[in-house]
Amino acid sequence: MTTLYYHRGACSTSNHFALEEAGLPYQAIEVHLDRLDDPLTVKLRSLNPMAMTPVLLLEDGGILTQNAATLSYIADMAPERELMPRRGTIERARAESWLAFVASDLHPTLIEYIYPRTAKTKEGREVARALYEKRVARRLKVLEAWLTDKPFILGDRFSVIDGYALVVLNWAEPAALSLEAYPNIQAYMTRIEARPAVRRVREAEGPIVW
Ligand SMILES: N[C@@H](CCC(=O)N[C@@H](CS)C(=O)NCC(=O)O)C(=O)O
Repeated sequence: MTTLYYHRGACSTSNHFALEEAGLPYQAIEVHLDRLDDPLTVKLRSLNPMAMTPVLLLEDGGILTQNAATLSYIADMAPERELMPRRGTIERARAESWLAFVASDLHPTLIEYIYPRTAKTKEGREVARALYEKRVARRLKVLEAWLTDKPFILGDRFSVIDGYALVVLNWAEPAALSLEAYPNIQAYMTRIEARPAVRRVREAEGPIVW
């Protein structure tokens, strides 16, 4: 059975969504990356020296990390669920382009947007916020426009990319970032949040404390 190590509210929850959507047997283990005396954290650090989640421990004992790889792998393990287009097709390449957008553009920008809030001086916080406000708006506008005429990033079908995007967009809350100017994104988040598999994962993981 595949084991997912996740941190609640973090990007690794998108893998939890994906496993649940895929209907694969799995176990999901919550880790607290900042509790250095917790044996589970020690174990995670031995599995992934970068000390980051997600970490997938595969049935053969192998380790897989990096959302772009783990989400694609989970989708490919359950092809009948069509959580990603078939490999070797242009549809797959386009899906991977969106997956890269979430992993390389949206994810890092939003997470960096949270950090300036911890800057020590008021001036430091303002400078950082102004910088990140521009960067994050550029990326959110791309997604907002894309979602104008489609319920999910790949069109009519949910894919593993949507679960990842949801988790990243959830960070608007700790970033104190209003999504009011992005009605398509807000409706998109509500749509994904309502999916039965996502509800089950939310129930299993419990409330997020930012
Ligand atoms: N490029 C990595 C990024 C993973 C990542 O940023 N994980 C965060 C949680 S969302 C983490 O583990 N952060 C802990 C840290 O940075 O020390 C991936 O796609 O898997």
